[in-house]
Amino acid sequence: MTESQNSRASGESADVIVLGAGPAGLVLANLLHAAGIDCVLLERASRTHVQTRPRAGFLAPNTGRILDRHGLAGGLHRHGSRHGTCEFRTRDGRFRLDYGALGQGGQGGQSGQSGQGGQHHVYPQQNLVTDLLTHYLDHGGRVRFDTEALAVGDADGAAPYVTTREPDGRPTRWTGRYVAGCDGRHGAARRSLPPDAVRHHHDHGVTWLGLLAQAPPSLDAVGYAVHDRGFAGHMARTPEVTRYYLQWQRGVPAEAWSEQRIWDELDLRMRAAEHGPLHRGPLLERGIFDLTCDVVEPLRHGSLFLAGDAASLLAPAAAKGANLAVLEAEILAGALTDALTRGDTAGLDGYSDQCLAHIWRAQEFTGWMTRLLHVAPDGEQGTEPSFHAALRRSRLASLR
Ligand code: FAS
Repeated sequence: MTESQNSRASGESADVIVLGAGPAGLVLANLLHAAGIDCVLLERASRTHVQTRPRAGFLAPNTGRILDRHGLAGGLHRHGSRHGTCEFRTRDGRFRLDYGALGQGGQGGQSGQSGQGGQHHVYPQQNLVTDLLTHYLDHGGRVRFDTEALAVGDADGAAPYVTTREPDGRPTRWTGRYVAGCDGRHGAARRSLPPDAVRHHHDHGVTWLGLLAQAPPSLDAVGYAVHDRGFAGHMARTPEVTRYYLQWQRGVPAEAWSEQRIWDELDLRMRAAEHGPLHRGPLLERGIFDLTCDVVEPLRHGSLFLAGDAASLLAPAAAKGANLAVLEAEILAGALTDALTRGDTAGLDGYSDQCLAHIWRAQEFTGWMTRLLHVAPDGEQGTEPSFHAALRRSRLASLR
């Protein structure tokens, strides 16, 4: 009898069922497993898929500190690089903001290897996910790939469970004491919320064409180009790969422009004529991102807890999503461990409020960055483009 037939027959169980092997689910599962908590990670996709899906690449100082604290930052330190500067390019010239220096001694003065103040780590999310997964499996953690969670049941009752579809398509049921929904915005955890759960939603009215280029970074800083034709962004990922963003007309497909036209537009908005040409190369990936965001409240429904994108989605303008996911996972791991090892549920009772405070702060910053960087979205009633443009220049001037 194979392992999966066993699990199906016996209706598997774990004290904590973690849905989703992204940054949130993997940090949570690693911390719970390290604390001796009986947990299992259920992931809809294959191992190869989660380890190769490019997303974030900009990890905040506090994320580095959290990973350091739990011995999960080896790959980050060996293969990541540091960033502490962003360069704004505007019609009034360019200027650099050394935010890394601004962050010196922040976050309660905690320092470890990553405690170099406010500097970011540049480390592709897929590499972080691979590190976290390898660490979890090397230490005997339980994970089921190609296992899709269908629904969370009895979250408000005595015996919460998760129904799943096994790799061979057969249904099974996992029972547990707690369920951690780390399965993103469209996952089973969100779908299983009671109707009275509040979902705050906001559309910034801005769309990005996201690009991954096989080309070395052209700046040794994060590049933000504020241009009347729309925003352009430059973010290093590795010494050979760079991520670019272009503010894009909503509804236009990602394939509508040739590579030549895209590079020419990037050069134009990044003012390459003034500041030097961008390193060009083949485009490895194109994606359309509508800058929308949402927040679920509360983040707890009985024995079901939400973390990461399942809890709130942030527009990528401020690169906060993966960082919040790691922070919420650490908070939830501590609370679940206290409850399961000492019967102390204070952390679980305060989890939602504690994380929502972080989430709304990140949403506020993301909103500010979106307004700072982008030409006013079409159809913003009552706001003259000239008025919006002048607001943007004033914000940039005060930043400068
Ligand atoms: P994830 O979406 O990463 O993981 C959820 C997992 O759940 C997935 O593996 C999925 O397969 C699985 N799953 C879904 N439904 C399931 C089901 N029913 N059953 C089982 N498993 C299921 N954030 C930053 O901080 N910095 C950045 O620079 C940055 N750049 C970004 C660039 C792009 C293009 C995008 C799209 C996002 C970016 N983000 C960035 C945000 C991003 O990184 C997310 O916030 C982050 O992946 C959230 O992590 P998780 O909550 O773990 O969700």
